[in-house]
Amino acid sequence: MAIEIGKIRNVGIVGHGGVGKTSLVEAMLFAAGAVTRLGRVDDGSTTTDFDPDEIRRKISINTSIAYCDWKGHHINLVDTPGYGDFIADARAGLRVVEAAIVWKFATEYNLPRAVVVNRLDRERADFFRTFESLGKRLKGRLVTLHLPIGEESSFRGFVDLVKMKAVTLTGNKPAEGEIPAELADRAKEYREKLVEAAAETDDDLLAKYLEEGSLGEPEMLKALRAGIAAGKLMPVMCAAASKSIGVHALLDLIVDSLPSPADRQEIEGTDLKTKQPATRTADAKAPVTALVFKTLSDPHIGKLSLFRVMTGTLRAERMGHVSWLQGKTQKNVEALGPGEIGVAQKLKETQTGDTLTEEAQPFELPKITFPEAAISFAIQPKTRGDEDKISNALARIAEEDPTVHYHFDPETKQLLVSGVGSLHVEMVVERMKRKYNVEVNLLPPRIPYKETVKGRAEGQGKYKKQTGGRGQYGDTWLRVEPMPRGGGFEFVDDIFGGAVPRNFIPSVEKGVRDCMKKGIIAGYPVVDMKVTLYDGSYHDVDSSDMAFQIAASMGLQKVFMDARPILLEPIMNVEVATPADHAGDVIGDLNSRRGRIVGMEPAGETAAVRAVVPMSEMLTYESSLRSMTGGRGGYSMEFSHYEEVPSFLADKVIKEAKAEREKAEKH
Ligand SMILES: Nc1nc2c(ncn2[C@@H]2O[C@H](COP(=O)(O)OP(=O)(O)OP(=O)(O)O)[C@@H](O)[C@H]2O)c(=O)[nH]1
Ligand SMILES: [Mg+2]
Repeated sequence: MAIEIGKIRNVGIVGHGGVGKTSLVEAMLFAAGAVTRLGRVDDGSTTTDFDPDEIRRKISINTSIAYCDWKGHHINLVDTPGYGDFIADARAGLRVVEAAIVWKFATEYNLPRAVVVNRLDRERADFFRTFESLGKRLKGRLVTLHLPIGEESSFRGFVDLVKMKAVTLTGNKPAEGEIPAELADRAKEYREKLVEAAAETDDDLLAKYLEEGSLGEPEMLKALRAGIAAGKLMPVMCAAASKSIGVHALLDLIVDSLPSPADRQEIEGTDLKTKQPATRTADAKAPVTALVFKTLSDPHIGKLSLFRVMTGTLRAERMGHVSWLQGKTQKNVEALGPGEIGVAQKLKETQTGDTLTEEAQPFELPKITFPEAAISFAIQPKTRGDEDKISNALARIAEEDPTVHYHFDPETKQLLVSGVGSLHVEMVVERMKRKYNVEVNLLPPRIPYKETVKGRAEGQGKYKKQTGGRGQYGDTWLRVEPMPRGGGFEFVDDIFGGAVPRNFIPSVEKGVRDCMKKGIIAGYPVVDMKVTLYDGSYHDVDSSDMAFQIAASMGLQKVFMDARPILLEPIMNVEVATPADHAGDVIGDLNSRRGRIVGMEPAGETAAVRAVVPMSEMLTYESSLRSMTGGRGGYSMEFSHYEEVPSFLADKVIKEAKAEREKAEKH
């Protein structure tokens, strides 16, 4: 039997990298008896960080699902990764929940939220300072339900401001007691704030509060539930996940005060028959619609599609089987009803973001939007002949992760893999090795430089060969001139009186084009240049198509060098989101990368810095930004235009290109 919709809670756990989300999920599972021992991130034993890469790096990379039963409710916990490189997964995970538990907060997720201030047992943890700074940003919507008892290593529990009791752990179970005397005044003060905030959610409650001066516990809970669902209230709680403090209270809050899938009756999407926007109700008897929010592929298990049922009931008999997910462990169930999260195997054609629907009544849920790939690296097989294995592995990985892209660049003859950040691309390489048994080297991406000229020059290119029988003869006079950026290439035939016969003029143009494609100073394509053929000579017998091609190419190489050749480099539009107190560092760093700041918008605690920066300077940006901002900054970038490479750097690029060419010739 599927679970009754009102008894389901789907909760996303969101927050910056390393704040303790996975630990919090584990502690809740343990408190609810869903796991028999409390796993730890530090020894790789948690339920939701089960991927070998996660265990080794001690961070979450994938969104994963776990569930527990609490007071007759089925709670799905969606543990999302905090690091910016894996934001795609976090976003996808938030598509299938009704509420989010956040440490600090992410305003972009427009979901009812509760905030947990975790790791209160750590040195310099300061609940009140965190609360104040959150409060400034949220303008009165934030209310604390708890006050911490003890601090740093002596943090041991909290005052529950709804019940006005102290809660501390005895063994692994919370026990209620009297509020410690030294906290009594503060507790009264914060209780007052909580009651006022609760009363303000509802006119009747406000009237009652004004009349009686207080509110009872059931009324407070009801007001909380309504206030949270409407986004008017955001409750704050205390926790130390690794000591199981605060997790029972959080489970209670999830059940008592967070919305269930039943609170979102109308599911929006597109009716595929009429191609019109339409809605369906989250009813067990409605036709099935389910959103696939994640795909996992494993050489041993095969393909897994994680989905959330939005409407209707998905029965095991239709799908082979369907299961709940406890981290990596599947538990087969008979059916999944609206609001439930589950997994199905071997849906060959299904991809992340797809809707599972019924053929007779097709309906499509809105797609999941993913961030653009921002960085590309070239990869090279460690063993020759592995090319096929590599493209097969990449195809499978890209299927799992829609933010991974790859393509062969004919200009640089390299296989390029793009991702959200460098950590992300490194993970792709590790996954190729571990799952698909193919090893590659990650090369720094070859920057797509281009060559052009700044000046005008002209001269002769002559090819003459007399070897026995028929000889070779071609003679061209060429002029080169710069064109504006983005102008491309123009070939002008300025021959009068047949100095070069008509039928050989296309040969000259071909010689010029081939030479430009190969590059002249450093092997990069030549652009933004006009080439004029203005004179030449020919031989009745020895002139040929080939001879004129070679002559033109020789001529161009010479004339190009006289026309002040330069290198052009791609310039990127970069946008960085950083905590405001790190904006100065971010700007200084961008300047040191030859960047030009073009704008800065402070938005409360985060600032958006916009800059144009050469692509070659951005290759290591991800990790620098991460360390500069303690993992809290993010950035995006896209190609803008080409600009001249400063000469001291151009010399270096030219030297490297030469060395590479010599190496290639030796092979
Ligand atoms: N002292 C203390 N350490 C904690 C607590 N919660 C988590 N940690 C530690 O903080 C580190 C990060 O914890 P995780 O649970 O992996 O954090 P996360 O938010 O899931 O990290 P990502 O998924 O990578 O973003 C680990 O070393 C945990 O042991 C806590 O309440 N107290
Ligand atoms: Mg985690």
